[in-house]
Amino acid sequence: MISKNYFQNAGLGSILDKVLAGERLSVEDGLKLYSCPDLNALGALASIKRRALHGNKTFYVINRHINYTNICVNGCLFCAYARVRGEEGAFRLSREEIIRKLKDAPIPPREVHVVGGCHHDIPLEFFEETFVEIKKEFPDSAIKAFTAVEIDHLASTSGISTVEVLKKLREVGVEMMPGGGAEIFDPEIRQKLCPKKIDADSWLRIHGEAHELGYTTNCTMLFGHIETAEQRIDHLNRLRLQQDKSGGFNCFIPLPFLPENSRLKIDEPLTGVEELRTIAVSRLMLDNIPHVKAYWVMLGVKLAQTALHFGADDFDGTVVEEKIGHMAGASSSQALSRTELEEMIRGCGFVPVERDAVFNEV
Ligand code: V47
Ligand code: SF4
Repeated sequence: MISKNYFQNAGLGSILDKVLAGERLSVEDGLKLYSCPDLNALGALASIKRRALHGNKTFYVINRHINYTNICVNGCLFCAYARVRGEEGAFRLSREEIIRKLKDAPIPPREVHVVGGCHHDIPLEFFEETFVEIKKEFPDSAIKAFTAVEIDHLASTSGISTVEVLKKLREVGVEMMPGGGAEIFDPEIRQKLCPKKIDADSWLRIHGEAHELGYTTNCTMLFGHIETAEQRIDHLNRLRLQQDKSGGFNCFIPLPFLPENSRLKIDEPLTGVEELRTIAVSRLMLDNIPHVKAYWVMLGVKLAQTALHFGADDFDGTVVEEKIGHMAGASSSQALSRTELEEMIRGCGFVPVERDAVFNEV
């Protein structure tokens, strides 16, 4: 056990007291954590919280990502994945291709993670029929589908409300929503980076609606571009306030901005130190969200392993094929096997625990 003096010397004595008492950290505490020069003390503090929640366990899932199209009407400045229709490299998967990809997965996936661009003319019925077929072919797989941004887009293209879209998807077996599209909630940054995307209130409202309907959902923050520490803390604070109201967020995924092939040019690329700092601060601020993911695809496996000592407790999964991060320069492989995941988790001193899509141990 690290002594109280250690945290006091790092200027974190009063925050340690709050963490040990299970008290909520304030926005000011969050900013203090961000400016703490002692990265090890910050990691140790986040580890206290992480170990109190999950002990020595680190979770992973046998999953398969399906990116059904990269054709998107939104044109977010940071996104290296999207294409406009007719552009070179634009793709759209047919239902047969989606089912084939799932059949070809090395292990039948427990979680099928479906996300893509906001396509101008894929009707909601296409997805409803596809999900019925997925459930027929893979009854034991949970479907995790569509960011709040896609839900809003499908509502607009179908002329119905987001609640109605969520109800229809639930009827065809969708259980979970991934956490993408949150980016940074600050309106000025959003206006600069993704002016066509739904605003923060809409993103949060749609997750609240999903929680009300019994979905479990995740949440994310895209960081390391033009946002400030204040805007990151504001983002985390808004997530935990929504969680106080609707309670259905299961896992938070901090997404480091990958700049390759992106139209967004930044002066100072994100450092590994800043990535670890953000993961630790997130674990400490999000007192009501059970899990924090070290998403190896975007972090790279080595930093993802280190992140387990900075508050993260989930390693995501086998993934199999991923385009959003890889088109933006992610140097990680496309897939990890169960053995590789378990060895990586054990290799940094944790016990690997296989989970299903909603974090039940299997
Ligand atoms: O919404 C886009 C981000 C997200 C870049 O819920 C970028 O379990 C970095 O949300 N650099 C999609 N990030 C990925 C996502 C996700 C991934 C894994 C698990 C879960 C989950 C969710 O990727 C987008 C956007 O925020 N993104 N471009 C980029 N250049
Ligand atoms: Fe489209 Fe999503 Fe890329 Fe934005 S981040 S351009 S919504 S695919």
